[in-house]
Amino acid sequence: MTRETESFDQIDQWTSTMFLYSSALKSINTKIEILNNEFVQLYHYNPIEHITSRLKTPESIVKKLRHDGREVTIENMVEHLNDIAGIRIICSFMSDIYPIADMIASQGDITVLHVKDYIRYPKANGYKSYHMVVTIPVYTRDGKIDTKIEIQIRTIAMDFWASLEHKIAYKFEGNPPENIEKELKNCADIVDMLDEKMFSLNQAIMKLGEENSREE
Ligand code: 0O2
Repeated sequence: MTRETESFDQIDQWTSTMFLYSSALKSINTKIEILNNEFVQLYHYNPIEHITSRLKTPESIVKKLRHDGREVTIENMVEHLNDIAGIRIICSFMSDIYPIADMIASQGDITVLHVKDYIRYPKANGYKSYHMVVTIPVYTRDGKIDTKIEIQIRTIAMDFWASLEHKIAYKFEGNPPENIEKELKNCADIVDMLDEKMFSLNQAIMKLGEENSREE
């Protein structure tokens, strides 16, 4: 095979691989939307504030493979990277996180490969989020291909902190000065407190609503 045909082959392989990941994202987005609508219909409550999804950029894929000491190949990317397709579910309250994770895990065609529970076990820097790596089937002409997606579930407050921390950490190439690290941890504690307060406020409001409807 000439170098040129080899390059064309690789481009084809890259395009069809990324097509799988983007199809998997479409499929999971629809699934989660349906679950959310069902929840609204049953309980008149919408646990999901919003959903974002993204495909990892080629630069980011290369960077991660190199960082992990692996050769940059499509085979390595498919086998070793879990977050080429990523979806983030932002929910209202802490109490929404595990039910949403359970709803997803109990879908017959989804297989949970692994979970990182940074809600129960936050990172030392204060990062909180629930991560699941799952596979979802994509149906192609060649048959069913189980495709990996990383799902991150967190509250609006956790997401606010994580987005800003990500930007700050990026500025310092992942190593912010100690005082900034400490301030970020303080902010994470405040975010935690806010989540707790919003949760109890919501509980109190729900209780009031129940009492009022019993009196009517
Ligand atoms: P980006 O730019 O968001 O894609 P694994 O994927 O399991 O092989 P990894 O990467 O350690 O190994 O997995 P983990 O811990 O589940 O983290 C995956 C993603 O979670 C990260 O992707 C971030 O999006 C987010 N994350 C993890 N730790 C932190 C943190 O301390 N702060 C913030 N803001 N986000 C975090 P990437 O590829 O690092 O980045």
